[in-house]
Amino acid sequence: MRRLLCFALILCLLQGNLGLEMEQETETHVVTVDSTNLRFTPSTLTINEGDTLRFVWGGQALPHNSVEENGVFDSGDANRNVDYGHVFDYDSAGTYSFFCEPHQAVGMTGSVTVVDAEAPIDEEQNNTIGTSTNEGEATSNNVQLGLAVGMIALLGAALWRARIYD
Ligand SMILES: [Cu+2]
Repeated sequence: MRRLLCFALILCLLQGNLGLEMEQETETHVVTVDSTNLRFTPSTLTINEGDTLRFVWGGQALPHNSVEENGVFDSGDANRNVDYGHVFDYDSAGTYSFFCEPHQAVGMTGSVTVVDAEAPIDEEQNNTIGTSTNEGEATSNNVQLGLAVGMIALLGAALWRARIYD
């Protein structure tokens, strides 16, 4: 039983260390133009801070662009071929409305909701404002994750051992 506890403890510590190096993955979300030629698809989406919103289309019957109503992003002049991306920073949580300039009047509009997300650890180190509090939170979350995994491993090992002596 002592050996089992020792094993669980090592696993727990190991998991905690791995957790510290784990970085949150960012994603790219693609918005294109649907078959009606006058709608964005998807037209509403929810993404995380750090993610990229990318407007991509090619060989369209009509030229399009995507402009955020407050100028947060702007793909430029309307074009039949567009590949434009905007990265939402870690202080950009909120909802943003965008539209296609030539077709706004016929409803070619969309909105993206950006959800608050924890910045990756190396990003936080570059950020001079509020670094210590963010890092503290991230560390405690990872240690908690490590403890939880350790507890599950301990329980699993105990069950496995109990089965052997049945
Ligand atoms: Cu358009």
